[in-house]
Formats: sequence, C-alpha cells, structure tokens
Amino acid sequence: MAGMLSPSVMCADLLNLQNEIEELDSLGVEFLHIDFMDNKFVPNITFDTNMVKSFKRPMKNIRRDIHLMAFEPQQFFDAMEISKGDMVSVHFEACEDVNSVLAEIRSRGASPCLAISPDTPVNVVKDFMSEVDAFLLMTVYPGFAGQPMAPGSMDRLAELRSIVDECGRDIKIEVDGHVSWDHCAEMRENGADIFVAGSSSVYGKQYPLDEAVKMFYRLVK
Ligand code: S6P
Ligand code: MG
Repeated sequence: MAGMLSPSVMCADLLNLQNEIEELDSLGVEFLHIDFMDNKFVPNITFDTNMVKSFKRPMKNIRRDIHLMAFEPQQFFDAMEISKGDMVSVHFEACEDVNSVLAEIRSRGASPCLAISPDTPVNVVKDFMSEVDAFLLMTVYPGFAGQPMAPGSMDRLAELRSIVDECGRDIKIEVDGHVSWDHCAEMRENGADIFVAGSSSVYGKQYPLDEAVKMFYRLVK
C-alpha cells in the first residue's frame, strides 16, 4: 500500500482553513492531522475541543487524525465527538491506564493509535499490539511545529517496523515531526505508512498546496 498523508492543520493557513480542507479532500488526502494540547503535557495550546469537533463539518472523505498531547485524554472525547472514522492518538507517557483509554477509543468506533515521544523506548509498544490500529512515532519533541528531527529517529522507526512486522497484525506506523522533503522518502524506506506533513514539507510555502501534496505522494509511494 502506498504512503498516506496527514497534513498538520496547525501549520495550515488558519484564515483560509475551509478552502484548504476542501482542496485536500478533493486531492484524495487520507487524513487531517489535528494537534490538541493541554498546556500541561506539553507547554503549548493549539485548538480547543469545540474546534476539533468542528473539523468534522467540511470533510467528506478525509478522516480526522486527532493527536492528543494531553494528560488523561479521555476527558476530552465527548466534547470532540470522537466517533467512527476518526483515528485518535494518545500518548503512552500521558495515560495512567493506557489499555482502558485505547479501549474507550475503540468502543466509540474510532481507530486507537498509541503515540510515543522521542525519549520513550520503542519496545514499550509490545504491550499494546492487539489493542491498536496504529502507532504514532514522534520524531520531534511534542509541542511545536518547525523543530529539527530528534536524534536517532530513523533507527527508532526501523525498530518499530520490525516489532510490528513480527507481530503479524496490520498495524500502521505514523511519523510526526520534521517529516521533511529531505526525510520523507527515507522514512518510507524505514517503514512509515502515514506521514504528518507540516512546515518542513507541504506547508513550507515553497509550492502551492496542490502541487506540494502531489510531490509528497510521489516521494512516499
Ligand atoms: C508537534 C505536533 C506536530 C506538528 C508537525 C509539524 O507537537 O504534534 O504534529 O504539527 O510536526 O510539522 P513540521 O514539519 O513543522 O515538523
Ligand atoms: Mg502531531
């Protein structure tokens, strides 16, 4: 299966969001990456729960890819109207009882995804192989766009790929953070399936959005 794209909405033109989302939809983009922050797990704030909910409205085919950088993220699920079709990432480092949070996502008909930060050993994922549809490998420290890639990220990706391959289930691997024009093809070779595209690629403003998206797909096919 070809690489899938999840443009990061925090890097989009926020005053032109509806048009941009409709354009991404018409280009056949699979996901819209929505970063939610609580200003505790990470020292930043992006969109509130109402805004996350409102992203349901303009999208016909794109799935919400909601990345919760928040402690005990289940407290926000109702307000965001987590439901069928959504992919929802919660952080290993932010949940007291990871299994029950993943089960809660599943019970709403959404796809559970477990995110790990750069300092978390990759092998922690082994305890959750039958609970998730995807893993989100952070290749920057969560909280901000526009950062350099965290050291060792490519090796961590290859390690995660081999753990997933060994388990035999179809678990997708998403990469998030400095998924740049220079790095995305190598990330594909190292086993990434879903690519969060931000300021270091499609939202870098070097190319119109439609051209940038098509170029990205060519690099990760
Ligand atoms: C970071 C967030 C990411 C960023 C993305 C930006 O906390 O989870 O999703 O939005 O990494 O992309 P870039 O290319 O600027 O790193
Ligand atoms: Mg993110």
